[in-house]
Amino acid sequence: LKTLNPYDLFDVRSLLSEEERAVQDSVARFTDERVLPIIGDCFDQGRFPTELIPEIADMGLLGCSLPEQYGGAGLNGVSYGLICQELERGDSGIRSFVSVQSSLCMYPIYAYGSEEQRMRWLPDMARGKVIGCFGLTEAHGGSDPAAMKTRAVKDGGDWVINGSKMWITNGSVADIAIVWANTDEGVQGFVIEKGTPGFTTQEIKHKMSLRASVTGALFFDNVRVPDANRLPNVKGLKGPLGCLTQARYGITWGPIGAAIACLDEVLAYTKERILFGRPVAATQSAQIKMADMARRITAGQLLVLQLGRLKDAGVMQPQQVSLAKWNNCRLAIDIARECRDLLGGAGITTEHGAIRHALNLESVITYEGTETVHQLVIGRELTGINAF
Ligand code: TGC
Ligand code: FAD
Repeated sequence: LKTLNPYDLFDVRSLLSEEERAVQDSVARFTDERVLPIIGDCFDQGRFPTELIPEIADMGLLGCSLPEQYGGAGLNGVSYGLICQELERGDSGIRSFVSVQSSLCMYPIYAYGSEEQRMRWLPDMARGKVIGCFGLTEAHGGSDPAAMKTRAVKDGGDWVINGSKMWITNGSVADIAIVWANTDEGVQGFVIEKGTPGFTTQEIKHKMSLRASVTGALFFDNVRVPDANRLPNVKGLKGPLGCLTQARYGITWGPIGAAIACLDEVLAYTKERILFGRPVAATQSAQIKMADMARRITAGQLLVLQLGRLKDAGVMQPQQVSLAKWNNCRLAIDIARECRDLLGGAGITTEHGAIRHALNLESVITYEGTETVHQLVIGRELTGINAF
């Protein structure tokens, strides 16, 4: 019998192109050499490793799918997915940073912005010189963005924005915020620059999850921006929801990386850990648990590869993204928790990654649509009845 790769039992990698494999390898190396040695401490300290931004940018990971004229690398969806998977094998916070910059900030400027706006912001964002955040969620209920209270009112050639946003990744450190606000013509997106009078931010402290990522609140008190800062080519909730489809797609891949990191850790640990005269890995119950992890990871890998192929063929539907986001966040958080258990007491510190991944995944299963939201999207697809 041929020995299989425990993290790729169905040889999904053989289905990747040479370019896709090269992308995966280079990001894997970055995670191994640059992220893993520091990330436990970053999590402990509640610090996002900003020192990695130049390398992330140099590798072309910011806006990697955009055309080269805007600083992108023109990579396909599968490559973007593999980038997310390898980054999240390090930490969900690093993947979050890239998701937000690429899918939630660069994508809307590219997809809904004017040519002038694209040239003004995208190349600097790809270089990591301008960091973005995406403000959709408000404190009174993120699952229901249609209930948005933030409002933009036209005043001559300007817009005046009032309201607030909550739980915003990079919120208190970003140079620009893509802010979604209600207007007389429906929801519209505005680019609000740091330092604009009336625009303030506050970092959210005391997080037990995504500690190696900055999360903040945004406040708008009569913030005045010129019409040149409004994204002209979309109106209505489909604007922000379209960005979410892009970011959620990346998140369908990312948690597989976290799950692989946890399985890798317990495979090594249970072989070394001798209890009752034999390695824990030699017990039937530990083997069943780890086999079941590999089963779920394998299914998740095949799911996202097909999703990526649909995306690259231009036919991916948001409901398919919902199913994959639900499936892969669920498998990853369950695996991270089970791995924490197999590590025993050693599993409760950040010396091992499982508890860090499990805690991070509490955010990942919540943001970009909670598990319930995605279940209800599939329920609506099956029944034709909207239960929201
Ligand atoms: P509905 O009001 O019927 O639709 C409005 C319009 O939007 C279109 N649409 C979509 N377009 C693209 N992608 C999607 N996923 C879309 N879903 C809907 C729809 O066709 C319609 O277009 P039009 O032309 O008819 O106007 O909206 P709905 O009933 O489908 O939505 C309900 C629901 C609950 C699914 C939606 O509100 C929702 O997804 N809620 C969850 C909100 C959410 O995910 N927020 C995330 C905030 S960002 C974030 O968490 C970043 S974390 C970043 C990190 O650190 O990685
Ligand atoms: P709520 O919407 O209040 O949900 C509370 C509970 O109700 C959940 O369990 C939910 O599943 C459940 N629920 C909702 N609807 C139904 C229903 N119809 N039936 C039954 N149960 C239901 N947002 C941004 O805009 N930009 C960001 O960059 C960003 N980054 C984030 C980073 C972190 C670390 C976190 C934790 C969140 C971030 N978010 C961001 C916000 C995130 O998208 C929201 O937390 C999420 O959409 C859920 O909204 P909520 O927290 O208000 O929960």
